[in-house]
Amino acid sequence: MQIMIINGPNLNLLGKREPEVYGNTTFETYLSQLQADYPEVQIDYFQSNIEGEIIDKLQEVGFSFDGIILNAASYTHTSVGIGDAVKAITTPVVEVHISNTHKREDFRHISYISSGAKGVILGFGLQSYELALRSFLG
Ligand code: CA2
Repeated sequence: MQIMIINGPNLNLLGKREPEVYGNTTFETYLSQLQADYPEVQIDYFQSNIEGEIIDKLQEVGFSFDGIILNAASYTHTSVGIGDAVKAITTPVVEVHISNTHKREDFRHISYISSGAKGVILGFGLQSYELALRSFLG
């Protein structure tokens, strides 16, 4: 089982800025624990602040991997291009968010990803990623 986690802009700052919203664990620390907890799964990770790089990664893995866990961060609410890429690939995508975007500003209530996603998990902190992973394990 090959799973790719893709994180969008500013998520490289997790654990380093705004801990009241996003917690105080870095993604690298969380990922190491996730990989240790699920040794039977190959969990790859990619983060970019650049829209086109996220689209390139979706196209690169999106016809061979078993699942993609995508937190497109702010691009969730703006990017027709990432939304189109999610629809164009064959690997199922689970959209995740750390925060409950529906409890936040109105502009965060729109997602260009959800209509092409297999499902959406939001509001559970970093645990959102593990819940998404488990959804692929059946
Ligand atoms: O809750 C989520 O996972 C979001 O995708 C996070 C995005 C936000 O734009 C979405 O509306 C919801 C923002 C990620 C920024 O991450 C930071 C982490 C630490 C410090 C500052 C930003």
